[in-house]
Amino acid sequence: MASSPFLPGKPGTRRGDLTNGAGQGSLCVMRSRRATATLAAILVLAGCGSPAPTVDPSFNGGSATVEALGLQFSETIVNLPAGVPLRLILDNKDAGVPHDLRVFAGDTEYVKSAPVSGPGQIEVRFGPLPAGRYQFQCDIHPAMLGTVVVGP
Ligand SMILES: [Cu+2]
Repeated sequence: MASSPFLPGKPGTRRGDLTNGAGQGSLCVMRSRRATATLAAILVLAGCGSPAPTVDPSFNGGSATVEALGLQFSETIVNLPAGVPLRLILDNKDAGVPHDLRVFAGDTEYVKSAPVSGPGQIEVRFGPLPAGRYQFQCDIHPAMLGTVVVGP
């Protein structure tokens, strides 16, 4: 699965459309919280070959957390600011159950996370987006669905 060597980068300031792992499984989710955007970017390129960041504490855009518990999202509406880099943190509290997180509007997909088994967290980054309503969903359990309200 992961064939590329992992090369740690300096703590990153890169912002953009980053996800943790592209299509990889829960191997992407490690315990280290020393996540950086640079590491996340490398993981996207390298295919998750090493301890994966889950949540980057230095992120300073608009951020919100959605908790998954009992095959439901605890938040079905999250509010984020328009015009800045955005992040959603999926906090999976369903032990042994994988969830993922996709942000979309209509046919437009903005970001999709790798699956993360609970207990565990993963973040997705997207935007900046104009004000409006977007959806978030767990593709593994499509009934897990919510709305991202991006406001001014
Ligand atoms: Cu799910």
